[in-house]
Amino acid sequence: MSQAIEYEKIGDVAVLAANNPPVNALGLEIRKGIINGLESAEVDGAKAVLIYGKGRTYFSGADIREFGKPPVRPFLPDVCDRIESSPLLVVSALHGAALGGGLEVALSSHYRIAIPTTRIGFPEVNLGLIPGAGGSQRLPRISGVSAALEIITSGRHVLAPEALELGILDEVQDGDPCEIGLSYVQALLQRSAPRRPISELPSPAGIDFDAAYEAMLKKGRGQLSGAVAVRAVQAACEADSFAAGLARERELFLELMGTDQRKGLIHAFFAERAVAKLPELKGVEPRILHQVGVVGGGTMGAGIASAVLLAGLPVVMLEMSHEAAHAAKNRIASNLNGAVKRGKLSQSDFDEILQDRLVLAIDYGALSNVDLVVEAVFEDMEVKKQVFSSLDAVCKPGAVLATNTSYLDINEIGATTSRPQDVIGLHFFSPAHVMKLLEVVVADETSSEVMATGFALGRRLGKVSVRAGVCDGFIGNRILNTYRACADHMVLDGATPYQIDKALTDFGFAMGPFAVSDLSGLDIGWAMRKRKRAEGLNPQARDSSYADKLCEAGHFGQKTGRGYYVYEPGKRTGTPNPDVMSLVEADRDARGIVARSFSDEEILRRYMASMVNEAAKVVGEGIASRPLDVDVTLLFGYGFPRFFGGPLKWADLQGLPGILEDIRKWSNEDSFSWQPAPLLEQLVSEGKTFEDLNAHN
Ligand code: 3H9
Repeated sequence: MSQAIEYEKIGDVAVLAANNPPVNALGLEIRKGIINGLESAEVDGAKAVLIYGKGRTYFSGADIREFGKPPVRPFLPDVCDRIESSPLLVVSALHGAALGGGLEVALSSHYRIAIPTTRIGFPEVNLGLIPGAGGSQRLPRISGVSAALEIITSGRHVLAPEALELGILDEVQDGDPCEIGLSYVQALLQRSAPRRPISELPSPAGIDFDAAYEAMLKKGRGQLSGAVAVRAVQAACEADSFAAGLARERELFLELMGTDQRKGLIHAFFAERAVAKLPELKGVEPRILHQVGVVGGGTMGAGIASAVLLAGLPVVMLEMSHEAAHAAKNRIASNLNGAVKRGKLSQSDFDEILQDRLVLAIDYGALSNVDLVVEAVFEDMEVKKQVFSSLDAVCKPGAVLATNTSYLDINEIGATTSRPQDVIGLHFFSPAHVMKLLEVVVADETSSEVMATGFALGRRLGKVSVRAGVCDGFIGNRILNTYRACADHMVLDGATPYQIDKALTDFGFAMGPFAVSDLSGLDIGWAMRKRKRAEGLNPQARDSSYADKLCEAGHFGQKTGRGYYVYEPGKRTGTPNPDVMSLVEADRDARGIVARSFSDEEILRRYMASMVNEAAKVVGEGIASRPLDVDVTLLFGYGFPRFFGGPLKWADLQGLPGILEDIRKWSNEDSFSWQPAPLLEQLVSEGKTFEDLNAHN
């Protein structure tokens, strides 16, 4: 008997306990163990079988690590059929998560009981797949088509009480899963409850599946799995038999298994978890955080304070005047109010946070007891240096001194203190209480304990934290500046911002780069260009003026109602600003550029090549530890379409030699600086991929 499934006969009940930590994924040993367990139960004369999971969860799904490898029998659909067709009464007791294949095992059981905190669902669409072991056929038969479609196409987790209402669970009861399972089985046996295979239920009534398919295609912005899931549910309604529906589901599942989208999404799943696994963090204990300080209560500082307060830590907010401090408090209250509206915070917690856990201050002395302080003041080196020397003077020994700078040199900031080992960058993304990404920027002197504390804070705030090294823009903004410059070059050479935005939203980005600039504020790029000009520009760099002209006229994008687009009050999408192209044309005329046409395909190739090339430099220079750190940064901070897995996964799937060939060709023709990244050249010459570097670490 396999150890992954432990077998025990208790009275008339054969108990199959899954023991495959950490999440009881349905790997080969578990699948074999279930089949063997059912056989033993039948031979042993048991009247019923109870299936449950040891440890923190029931089955969390198929073992994703097996995907892409040759499948090994028994396959999960066969295991599910075997469970359902057992002559014994089969009951599953759920706790933790019953997801994907896990829910399919539960649905193949004849009865289901769960503890109230159990989450069930079909997250396969988020991995570029659909349920592949009967889920799309069984769920609509018990919950109806609308609920099944919503659950399968959204991939959302459904809590046990809701699942009970939908008829997916039969009982919800608090307690130990084995104990509640056993007493439920005994009650069922006592009342001679019949076996209840869902496959024997009639096909559910259908809906307008073509309309649902089209709606999902649109919603997926290029991602296919949601739309394909609609076709699988359609088969539950329209196939001649349950077996024919299953066969259709399997066919669609296997088609998706072969796609790049599946590869990209599974890469994203593991990369998201791998970013926090770094050799420097092994065995290093983070410092304990009881209280956090924030310096500066503008949009960013208030957002950071809101995130910290929402995570249950008290905050001291330092501002320059009472008025500014109260304005910061109002911003925080408005952020928290949003959390109340979204059901993430109770009204009483809201009141308590504002009354007791947020302290306003205008004197640095108020920060003397905080364990970590995040500076979020104006992006100017002199201002930051003043803040850090004040922090150095008042903060207690061992306090972590963090800067939220987006670009500035953290080594230089650290050097203004007597304790550079305690100085770190914590680069939040706006709005900081919503955006998931946190760049933990490690300076030359930053201690590993302080780095571990940055990661621990990120985890506590529910962020995905990525380690970055110091350079202009760290990982994300450095790469952004390059592909943004590439887009600006294409505009001067003949493309329009609107064509570029459209090419990129067609690719899968939620917004194109010019719409993004309008959202974040054109003044940010303007300030950066001025700083770079003051530092002395590369003489070969093309310093375009059309964006400056918009700013000089007071058009900063959404916040002023006008930028690349014109926005109606309160609207977040706009129409092209008619003034922009004449500014662009004036810029072209001044430089003697004759506009040429760009195909959408060329726009995409150039934009992506510039992104991949800079990303390869960022990895090659050690600014990002691995290619996957770049992927996660772009996925969580810059709206990169998740189904491509990130820019470097996308590059691997496209083929690195073709990208390098383009870059070499353009480097001879263009004004844009196409210096091939040494790492990209090396990988191509060795016939390797970025993934090979992920595997090495
Ligand atoms: C499927 O079922 C297809 C079927 O319909 C058809 C098949 C024919 N496999 O997230 P955590 C690892 S598709 C392998 O940090 P949490 C994870 O990488 C599947 N490994 O814990 C991590 O490893 P490490 C449908 C898995 O408590 C460790 O477990 N199911 C799997 O925050 C802990 O994970 C899903 O998509 C897996 N299925 O969250 C569910 N799951 O420690 C995916 C996790 O080395 N999983 N690992 O970094 C989840 O959503 C969360 O892991 C879960 C726990 C909610 C379960």
